[in-house]
Amino acid sequence: MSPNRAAVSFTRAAAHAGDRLLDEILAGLTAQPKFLYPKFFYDERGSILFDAICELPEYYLTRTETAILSERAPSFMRALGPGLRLIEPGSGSSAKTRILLDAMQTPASYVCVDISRSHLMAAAQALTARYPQVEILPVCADFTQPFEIPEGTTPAQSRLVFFPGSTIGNFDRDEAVALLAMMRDLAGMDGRLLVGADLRKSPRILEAAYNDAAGVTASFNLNLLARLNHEFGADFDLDAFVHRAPWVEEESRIEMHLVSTRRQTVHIGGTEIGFEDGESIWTESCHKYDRVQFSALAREAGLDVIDVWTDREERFSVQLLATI
Ligand code: AVI
Repeated sequence: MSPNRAAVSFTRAAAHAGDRLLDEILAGLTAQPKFLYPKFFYDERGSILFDAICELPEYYLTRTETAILSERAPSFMRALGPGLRLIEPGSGSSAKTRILLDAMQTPASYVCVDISRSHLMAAAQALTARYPQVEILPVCADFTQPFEIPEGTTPAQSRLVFFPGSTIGNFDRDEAVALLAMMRDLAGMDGRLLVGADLRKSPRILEAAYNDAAGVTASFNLNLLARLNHEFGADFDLDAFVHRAPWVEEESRIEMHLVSTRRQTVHIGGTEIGFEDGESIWTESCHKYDRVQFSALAREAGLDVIDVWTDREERFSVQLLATI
């Protein structure tokens, strides 16, 4: 195939991907209640804002999980031995993965999968420089859709799927079960999953984590509308929406919303979207589990919890799972 043909088909593929995203956006904005998938948060600015959230004093999740991993993961990783293929769906900046990579025995490979190409490539480049002995295999993909794992050149004796950060909590129960089942398949019969899951706790602590004093989470939420404006030609007035993130006890989750502060009409992709004063776009759910609930979730996906690592206050858990 000539370089020109390749360039043309790449452009078409990108255009089709853009059409599919616009269809998903319109389906959400014309639904009742209105919603947008949280994967749309992560454009370049969204990924940077998310990294800033992880540093916030109120956002205990990242700090706590990092401390748990630093304490427990090195001996666990060493025990897995050489020839390990580490796979991380939604790898972002791969910050916590370094704790695992530091303890991996060579030969080894790391497959990082992320939707944000610029973020993924920057992370892969930094990791290649830091871990020249590990084969780094970046995959730019939406991990909620089927994707291919590259073979690489390093033979894999065993597989570990790493899904930290409590991202599992961003999916509704059925989706979470399907996702865990997909990761079980990625790990294979003898593989393992290491999944970070935030635990149920006082609503005061939870609401503070998603309504930080510096307003970074609000900017992260509102950036979604900015992205729709510059990438999809929408005309959202960012001053006419506010961030809300209440704890909803019956559903055991924080719900993130963008609430319209007046009656208004917004245009996107040739479609008019009407908003009532106070009407919201539901942008994210952050489910919190207790140990029993999480183990029931895992079982539905054909997985057993074989170990749970937590901090002393039991704020956060790292769950080690294996095929039943
Ligand atoms: C990515 N995910 C685990 C974060 C969470 O806590 O559910 C996303 C987030 N949304 C607002 N703050 C952080």
